[in-house]
Amino acid sequence: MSERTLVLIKPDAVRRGLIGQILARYERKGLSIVAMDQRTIDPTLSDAHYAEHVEKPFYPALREFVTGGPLVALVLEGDQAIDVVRAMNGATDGRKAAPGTIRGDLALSNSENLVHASDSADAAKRELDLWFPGL
Ligand code: FUP
Repeated sequence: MSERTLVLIKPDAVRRGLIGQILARYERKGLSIVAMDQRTIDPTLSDAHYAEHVEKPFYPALREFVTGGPLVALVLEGDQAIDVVRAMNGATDGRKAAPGTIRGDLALSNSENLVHASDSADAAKRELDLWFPGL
């Protein structure tokens, strides 16, 4: 069943010049890019996006990081896109993520881990409304 998911190519990936490499992986897989926008977000959007994490000890550093430079927000579409993209991204901690995944191949950090993707249908709906209202 075709689904849409919200993906962020985070500021560390933009800084490292990895936008093209990451996008190429999603395209090669057969996912469609429905929308794409480079932007620098403010703390309000960070707090809303990471609502489940705002009280956690790591959140102040995460907010600093995610608002600290441009990121690329995109909407990807395809068969079971939510689970497919999560699998392609790999485990949260780049040091533990499996080789072959984006984080496993390109990240060595638990915080600066290059990409975000919605983790469920409910999260995808919420995040798509937040980042691309009216799409
Ligand atoms: P994920 O869904 O894989 O992006 O991971 P989580 O929702 O668990 O965490 C969201 C983001 O918080 C991660 F991408 C990185 C950051 N994070 C930390 O900085 N430290 C932690 O201990 C856990 C997560």
